[in-house]
Amino acid sequence: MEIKELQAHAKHIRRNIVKTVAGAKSGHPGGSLSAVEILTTIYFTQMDISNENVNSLERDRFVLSKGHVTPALYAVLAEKGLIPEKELETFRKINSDLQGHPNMNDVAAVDMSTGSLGQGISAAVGMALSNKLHGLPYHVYALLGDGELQEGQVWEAAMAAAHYHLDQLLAFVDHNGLQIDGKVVDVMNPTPIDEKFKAFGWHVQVVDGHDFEALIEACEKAKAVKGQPSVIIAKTIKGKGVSFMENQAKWHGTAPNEEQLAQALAELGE
Ligand SMILES: Cc1ncc(C[n+]2csc(CCOP(=O)(O)OP(=O)(O)O)c2C)c(N)n1
Repeated sequence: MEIKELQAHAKHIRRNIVKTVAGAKSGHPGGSLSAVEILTTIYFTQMDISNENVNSLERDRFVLSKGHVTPALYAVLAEKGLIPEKELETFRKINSDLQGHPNMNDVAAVDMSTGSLGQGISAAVGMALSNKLHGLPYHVYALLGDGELQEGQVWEAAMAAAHYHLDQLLAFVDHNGLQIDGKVVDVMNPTPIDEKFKAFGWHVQVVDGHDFEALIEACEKAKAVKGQPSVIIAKTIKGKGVSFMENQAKWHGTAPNEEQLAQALAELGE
């Protein structure tokens, strides 16, 4: 797919993110907007998933380990045609399948129920190990937050992934530098993230997480690595694309009001 097409998808996905969160009057726009290019790269250039194979065990998997950024995940699934776009309007409403954290029992294209930070990457390790044991060629993608790296469980999973040589596992860290209430390095400093993953036996790349070409190239390199799990540390901007949300921790979990939504959509080209 052309980079221009990916960028157009990304813009549309960003508009759906702010609309979805505004419609629910709750949700997580900041870490959703930072992850748009990462998720678009995974779903539009890497992952083999479609309505034809969505219920099959024989396909690639994705685990949203930073499970609070469902506005981004659902917008990408809608963009890919895996859920109806109209359903985004039901986000976080009673009886909706699209709850604030993803539920694999409600949405066929959701591969793991997540939300408790640290647990998703462990599930992804299990999926990759299962593929290896069964001789299946499918990849498992996972997205973590940099604040999520403060969870001890992440490092148990990292150790296990290297121990079992899970080269079908490709993790991304959305390195936007902020978490729920401030700078990640002030709350509990996880840096140097690259050196830590290297020490745990992973193949590590650091890229601009808003640059499609860099992300795609890094995915291709990661998939060529044998005997090691891979991580792509994607440097991003929390709230990317909406000027007043960029680099502001308060937009971690705040919904825009009508006026703010209108400004955000204008900036995003609607
Ligand atoms: C185990 C656990 N503790 C606390 C939370 C509450 N929580 C939700 S998001 C968040 C901050 C996560 O920061 P980061 O991983 O950097 O996410 P991003 O900035 O990419 O949104 C926290 C503490 C949680 N979901 N799970």
